[in-house]
Amino acid sequence: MLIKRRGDVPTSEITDQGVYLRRREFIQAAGLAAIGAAAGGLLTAPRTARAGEKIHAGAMKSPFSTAEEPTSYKDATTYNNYYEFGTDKESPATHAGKLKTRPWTLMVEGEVKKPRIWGVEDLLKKMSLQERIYRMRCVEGWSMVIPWVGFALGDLIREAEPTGKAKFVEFVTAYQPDNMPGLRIPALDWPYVEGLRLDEAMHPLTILAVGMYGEVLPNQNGAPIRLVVPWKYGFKSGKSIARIRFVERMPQSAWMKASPQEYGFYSNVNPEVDHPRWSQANERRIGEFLKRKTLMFNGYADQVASLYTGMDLKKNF
Ligand SMILES: Nc1nc2c(c(=O)[nH]1)N[C@H]1C(S)=C(S)[C@@H](COP(=O)(O)O)O[C@H]1N2
Ligand SMILES: [Mo]
Repeated sequence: MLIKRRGDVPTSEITDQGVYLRRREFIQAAGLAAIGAAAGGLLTAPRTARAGEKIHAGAMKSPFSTAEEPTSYKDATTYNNYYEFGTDKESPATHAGKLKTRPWTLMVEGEVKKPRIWGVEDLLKKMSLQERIYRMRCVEGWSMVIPWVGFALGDLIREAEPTGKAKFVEFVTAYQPDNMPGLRIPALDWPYVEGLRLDEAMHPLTILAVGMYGEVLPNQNGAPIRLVVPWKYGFKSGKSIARIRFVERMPQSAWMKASPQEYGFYSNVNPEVDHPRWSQANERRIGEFLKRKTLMFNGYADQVASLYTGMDLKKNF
């Protein structure tokens, strides 16, 4: 495996000018916020973060980030898949305002020694946030580059201490019938459920994102907390996660239930394995005109290929 750990990164990469400036901005912003809070008497009752607010954790630059140009914020927040708010790309931005994102709890349960119901604010205090600029590839053939703000899912898993029986992780997302017009359409078996093998979930590339573009995650992108697995098709990255359950057997994802011949458990980006109805060889990067070639594991093969050694990736699609 070719994984650069934080300790291996030369100091110059961590404290380059941009990061330095952003860190200074952060400190200034934090100072201003403290003054504002004191003036408003808010010190004892901190406000919960809202979409659009700065969330940048002080600009730890992740060695896992791509140097590619991020997709425009507008495209990333208006061209979405979030079926709970409708099946076309514009619906999430139109309707996701109704999603209730606080108070929010994240239940960690199942085959763990320390099950826990986390309040999302407590979780953010505990975990160290990073910016991770990732390529994202949707199964439908488009891709984006998103600067996420999040933390390694592995850090949360280590807190929970999985038992020897834990082989898979199931992710159950928000189910809010009053706020999600898409739930009336039986497109999927709600709530939206996804799953990973434990080692995939523990992989340092797998994160829980709470922000993007340095700001709190907009609802349509999965507020307040979403999974991000950059070497898999976008649908594996479940939005608005409510429960993380450790299990012995492979979970059935919502997409596997809906169409098992089209959507397998692994769903690794693979230009050599076509979707039954279309090729996966190319993709359109949103904002670009010409298509580009899709890369094995979405370009993350050096980091993740060893997770699948000896597996037939045509069978385990
Ligand atoms: N809960 C939930 N999560 C979801 C989806 C969804 O419909 N519901 N769509 C998935 C799909 S198909 C994709 S491509 C990505 C899109 O993420 P984005 O809109 O932030 O780009 O979210 C994934 N996560
Ligand atoms: Mo997707």
